Amino acid sequence: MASESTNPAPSPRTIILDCDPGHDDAVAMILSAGNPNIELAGVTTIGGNHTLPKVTRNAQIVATICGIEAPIFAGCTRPLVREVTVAEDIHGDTGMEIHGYDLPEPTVGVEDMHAVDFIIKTVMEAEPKTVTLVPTGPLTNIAMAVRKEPRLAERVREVVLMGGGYHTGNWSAVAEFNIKVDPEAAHIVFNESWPVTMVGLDLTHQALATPEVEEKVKEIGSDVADFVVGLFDAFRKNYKDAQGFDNPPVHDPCAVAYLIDPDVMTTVKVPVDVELHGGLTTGMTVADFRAPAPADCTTQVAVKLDAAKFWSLVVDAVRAVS
Ligand SMILES: [Ca+2]
Repeated sequence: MASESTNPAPSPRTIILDCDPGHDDAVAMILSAGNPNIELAGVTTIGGNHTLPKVTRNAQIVATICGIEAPIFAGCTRPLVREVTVAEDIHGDTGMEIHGYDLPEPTVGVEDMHAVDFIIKTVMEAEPKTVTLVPTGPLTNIAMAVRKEPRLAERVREVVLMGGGYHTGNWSAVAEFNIKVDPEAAHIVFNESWPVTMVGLDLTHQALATPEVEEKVKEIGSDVADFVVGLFDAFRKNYKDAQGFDNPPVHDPCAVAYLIDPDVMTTVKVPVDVELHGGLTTGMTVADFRAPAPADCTTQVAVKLDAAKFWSLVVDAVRAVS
């Protein structure tokens, strides 16, 4: 009989991180690369926080600073239907503007394959239900992938996304940026048959980079730690100026943290759909909390974060990639 100490470690979760770095996307990349429970199959980029060329370059810079070896693939340049929207007030004119840390020229390249094709290839070549998609930007690449290869809906283990919110918005009164930028893509993703976990603003506004958190990162005393402190400092100023936060919410790594340890947050199974036609509410993720959820409900929303546990995962990952 195996005792607890001889049980093998759980095999890591294979993920594709589909992101738009982005200060908090950068932290999500670090958490994915620096935790032994995650196998980062690839980083795919999507226009969002800034244009595709800028966020792709930022992904290359993060990989260069942190020694991340996962391949990088550039994805869609614009939403399915709507015009490009970027978030310069939060992410600056490079999409990952920081002060007090000199970003290097990237030495990590971009693969010669479209992100959508990489997602399809990776999922279809892997054992069924072993690859998890983790989108932390607009959902254009993910929607395109499942439209091009509908079998993805059955083959993907689950989709754990940062986006949306059932209570508040940040790009309108009720819509969160990633969903508001490409609501049609979000509509596709939320209405597919794969399981979707929405790690939305209700959860990520509990992931605040307090001065205490920043101090813990600083104490690591490495180049990566200095970079992360620079990210937090820039985010602190921008979130204060743009949205009145005293401590900035670091959204994207929350989705990764859920896959490392589901106990880092509580979730509730509820139907979620995306508003496409609202006069005031386009891009709203409408969550129906009228219990009970139907038996065929494929969506759940993240509700409550164990912030201490979350930040300890992030700090450990910064140390691991340093
Ligand atoms: Ca993002």
